[in-house]
Amino acid sequence: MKKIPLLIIILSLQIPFALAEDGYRLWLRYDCVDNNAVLSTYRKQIKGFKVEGNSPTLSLVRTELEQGLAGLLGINVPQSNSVSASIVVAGTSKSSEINKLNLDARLKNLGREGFLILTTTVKGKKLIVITAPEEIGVLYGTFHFLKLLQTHQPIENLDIESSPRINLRILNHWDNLDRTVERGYAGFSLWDWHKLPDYIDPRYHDYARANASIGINGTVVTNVNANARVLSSHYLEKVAALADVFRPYGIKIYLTARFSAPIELGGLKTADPIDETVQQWWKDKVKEIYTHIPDFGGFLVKANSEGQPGPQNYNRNHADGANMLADAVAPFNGIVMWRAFVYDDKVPDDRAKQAYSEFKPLDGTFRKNVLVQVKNGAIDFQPREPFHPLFGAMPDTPLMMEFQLTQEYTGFSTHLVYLANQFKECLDADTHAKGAGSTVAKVIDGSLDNHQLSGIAGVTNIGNDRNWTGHPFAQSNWYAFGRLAWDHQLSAQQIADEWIRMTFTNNPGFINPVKEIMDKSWETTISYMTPLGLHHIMGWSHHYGPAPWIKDKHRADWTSVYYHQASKDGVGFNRSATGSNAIAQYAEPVAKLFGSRDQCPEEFLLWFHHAGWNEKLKSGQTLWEELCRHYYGGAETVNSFQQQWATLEGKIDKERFEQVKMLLNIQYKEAIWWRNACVLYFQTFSGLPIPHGLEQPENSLQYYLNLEFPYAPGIRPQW
Ligand code: BDP
Repeated sequence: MKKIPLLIIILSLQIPFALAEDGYRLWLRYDCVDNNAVLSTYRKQIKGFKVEGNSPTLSLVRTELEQGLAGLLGINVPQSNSVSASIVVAGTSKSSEINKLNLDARLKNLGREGFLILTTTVKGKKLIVITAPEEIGVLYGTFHFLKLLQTHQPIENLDIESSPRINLRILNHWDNLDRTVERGYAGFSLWDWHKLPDYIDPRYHDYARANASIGINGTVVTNVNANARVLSSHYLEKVAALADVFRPYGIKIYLTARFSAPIELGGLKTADPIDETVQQWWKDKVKEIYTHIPDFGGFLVKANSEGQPGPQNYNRNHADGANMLADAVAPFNGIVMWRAFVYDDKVPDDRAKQAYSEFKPLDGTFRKNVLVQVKNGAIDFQPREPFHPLFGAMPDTPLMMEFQLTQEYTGFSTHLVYLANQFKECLDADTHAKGAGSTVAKVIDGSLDNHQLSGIAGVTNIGNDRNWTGHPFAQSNWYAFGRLAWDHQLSAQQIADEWIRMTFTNNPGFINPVKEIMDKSWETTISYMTPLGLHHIMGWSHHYGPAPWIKDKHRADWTSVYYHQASKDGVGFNRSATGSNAIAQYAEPVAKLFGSRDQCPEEFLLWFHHAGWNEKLKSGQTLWEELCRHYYGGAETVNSFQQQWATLEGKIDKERFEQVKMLLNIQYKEAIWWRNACVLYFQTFSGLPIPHGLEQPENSLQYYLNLEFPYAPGIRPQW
């Protein structure tokens, strides 16, 4: 007798049953809809499904529908051979059933990756159609449709058109070939280079599927601090095996290119981009890559920054370097993402100005297949930064956004920090480059300056931890990045809502308080780490915990005192016209706003101004009092998160409930640590008492100064 898998038996018997919830399934859990009214409506509306075609991508569509519908509806939803009433039909217009519907006019406008979901009636039969110009759109549409069921949305009269606003939606892995992950807090790298190409970890599929479910269409699998070896033939075979897995999910693979690879791998004497032998070396290398990976995406390059080699080693500029690589990949439709995160050993008057100073003059000199990849802010993924002045300043060059999902500066994987609010603040910021409404989002989606090429990158927080991201809530940052990359007009709250429903439950008694925690979490972390525009005062090198006292390192801009400039008279980096004048890199009226001590938004006060301890802020309190209030208030809010979370026991699985509870305990402890260390340290300058009513720190400043963390995770091995 044929054995029937246990899961199917359980599903068909509808025995209430729960696997231990370890977070592996992310937001794609597909558990049976737990609302009887909704469930019975869905069961009436969906009697079967039909996917025509057997290509790799359409096969994924079929599996997703099969598993998704069976799981969500809790019954076996059969595949139909013919079109009968109440079925879901998925396919491109090449599918004969869909072709009959004459949807070409609508499909035409959707672009290569868009999709259409429609309720329609064919010969009196009501159907749900998921269709798209290309197969990948059908897969995206399928995930979207299943999301409607996961979040209990009505599916009676569907008419949904959706297309991504940004073309390249890419994850950046800072993964090393030895499987350590720079700034990674969720275990080791997913890529098991030693066993590749012959051993394909099933997790590669799960990774690609999760990304496809949120529309991510590219991945850079290696660290920006690059190792040339990944470009060797030996490794390219391994990369090709990953590319083969990712392809049906619509995900292209990219590699980081070490600029000195011609020397290290090719044995050349130079990597000068103007040297013909160097150019030829890259052309040959690229040709080789494309024989392994015919749809290879291209290169991401960190050059002349933090010790990485680059064109400036040969007195060439960034465009010379980028263009050489761009010429090599152009015949294959490849692209180059050239990072603007640059600063060299000659410490300038203000590191915040360096990227703009180096790149702005190069606007218009890059090849058509080059994007300049700019971090959201001018320093380095700080908890909060004003938008990078390069956005809006290089109209003739497509600029790509780089966000950091891994929480290098926001509590690693032990702090609950929902970063969508941070992403949104940056995307919605108005550069005024072409008058009011010239938002950062419009710069990067290409609409402000009419660029066809557009891109957004997220430095991932993914590792081989069972739940992928370490903290269960860190999954939301991966999710939110994908959703915003697809549609930057979504709100952070909307994204949190759907993520909570899919990841945990549709129970409003859980959704509402958790949404509130998520919504407050970023601002709260800023308060207990770097309020009022403070920045880069984290632990030396590993960036774990507070260390505003770091000084006397071999370069000034790797110290905390350089950034906060605290003294007896006050605190903050004067970037106004009387200081480094970094504000002049912004267009008017932004420059004026940031440059004015009185008008500067207080969240950026100490970013742009050196303010006196006793100066009055908008609240009527002095700067010192306000700083203390932020540190204390931030820590207290974490305490309120703990209390709120405790009330949610029983509303979700025990496993994740307990994990989050323990992590919130850590977060609270660390928030107190941040608070105490910073307040005590800054007090040595202000000489002022901790405001009345706030408890005294339990330890001395010396206690905090003595703490050491040589094994903090995510550290750069070479540092
Ligand atoms: C910094 C990280 C460092 C990265 C660098 C980068 O501390 O590990 O290499 O960014 O983006 O935030 O290149």
